[in-house]
Amino acid sequence: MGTSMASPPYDIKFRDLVLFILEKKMGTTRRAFLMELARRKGFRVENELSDSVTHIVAENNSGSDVLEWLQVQKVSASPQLEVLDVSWLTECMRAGEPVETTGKHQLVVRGDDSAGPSPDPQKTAPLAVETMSQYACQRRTTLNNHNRVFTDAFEVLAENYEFRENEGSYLTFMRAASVLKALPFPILSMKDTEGLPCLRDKVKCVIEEIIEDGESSEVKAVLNDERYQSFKLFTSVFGVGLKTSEKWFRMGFRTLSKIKSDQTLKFTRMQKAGFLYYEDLVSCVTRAEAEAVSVLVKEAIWAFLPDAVITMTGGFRRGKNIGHDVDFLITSPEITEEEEPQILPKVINLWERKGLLLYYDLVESTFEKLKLPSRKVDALDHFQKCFLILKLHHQRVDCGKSGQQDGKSWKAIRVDLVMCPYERRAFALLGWTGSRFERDLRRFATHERKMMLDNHALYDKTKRIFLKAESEEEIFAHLGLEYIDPWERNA
Ligand code: DCT
Ligand code: MG
Repeated sequence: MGTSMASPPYDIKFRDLVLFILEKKMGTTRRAFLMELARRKGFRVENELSDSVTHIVAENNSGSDVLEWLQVQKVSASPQLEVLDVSWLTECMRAGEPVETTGKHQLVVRGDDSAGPSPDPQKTAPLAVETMSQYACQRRTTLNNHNRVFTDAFEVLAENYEFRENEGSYLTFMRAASVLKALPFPILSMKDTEGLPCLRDKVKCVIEEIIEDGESSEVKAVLNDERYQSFKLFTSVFGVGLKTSEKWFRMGFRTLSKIKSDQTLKFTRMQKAGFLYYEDLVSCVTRAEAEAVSVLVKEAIWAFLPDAVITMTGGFRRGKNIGHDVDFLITSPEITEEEEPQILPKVINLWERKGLLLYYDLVESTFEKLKLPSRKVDALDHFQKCFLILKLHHQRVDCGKSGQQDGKSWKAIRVDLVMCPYERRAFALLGWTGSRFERDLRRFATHERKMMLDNHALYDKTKRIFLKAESEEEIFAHLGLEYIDPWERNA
């Protein structure tokens, strides 16, 4: 997904201008980024140079460079043609409309064949940087990550801080990873990081070391750290969190087999299931498996609620091809308040009878219509939901026997089902589509709009009213944000 997809057609707002962006010395990635950005802002941008082009935009080219290039093209450029430095486009993007072209932008002075001044490097700082918001909800983050070497390193460090319950440093590295994932080009030198938001000094040190040595000594040390390795292993068991890991680590455990065979330890129902289906659950869910689960879920829900609207959410809705579970949001326009809580128990019962239910935990709704949205970014929602482990038979999966090695004809899959009232579906969908993105949306609502957003509602504190929404688009509009598609929310 992402860059391999054709761009959606954007409305052209400024019909008098036809732009062409020169790739020479700019590079394909950055050119594609600038073209997409300008189109999104309502500019007409051509893929190819043609007679109709009115403005050529170049970067790191002198006027004579561009004129030379133009001579080679078999296109008769009009004498009205503007040859401009990228700083002009930067200003237009900031203004949201075409700004006047003045001498400082013009690489070639109109009606004059002599080359203009070379672009001032001060004015040609990368545009991506100038327009990158500190909020993930104002960035488009596809799965096409150009900076994986850095973001992988940050994620290891963040996880280690999480294991040590250092929330501040955890957030520092998670935010930094999120910013670099949205960057449309790879960082090659420290200069590329100038002006980027959320890059603290300790983050920059890691970037610098990776640029220079190809790896970070800090990351290497963490990966070899006994506590990190143990926590990573223990938390990979369904039902094991930081508290349990801490306990086991202090007791001296380092392997799962020692833990499983220990007679003194007590396990929760969740942890027992976690150990029982460990191999299946650690091997991620593929998209084919998720689609097969989707069929299973729809069959069961529709048997009791034929008008149910069932949406696969979570990472798969964001275009990911693997996940640790499969998440579904269920709602219905007709269901009554009395019927609503009965559907999930009926479905669980059906799967139980069919022998497909390996584990379940049903959490009843504590949803109240007039409750204000939560201030906590990480607060759980109040809808009825169930956390399941389902038995997925290999023959139900499209691409054959995925993961079948041991003669077992099925795979255990983690599935979450959430039931929400119909009028809350947009908020629930936004929340359950998730990633960092959604947490930053809540942060943005609080700090920039004096509003409160969570998985249930949006509340305007100034006007003291709940803002209704039928779709995710309407929520973005209430917040005064450009709409960001699910596959651009991989922050
Ligand atoms: N979520 C939420 N409230 C909860 C639990 C989850 O709003 N009580 C949101 C956050 C992300 C989304 O739902 C799905 O959660 P996960 O499955 O944990 O994340 P994911 O993005 O689907 O990642 P993965 O691919 O690992 O499943
Ligand atoms: Mg998920």
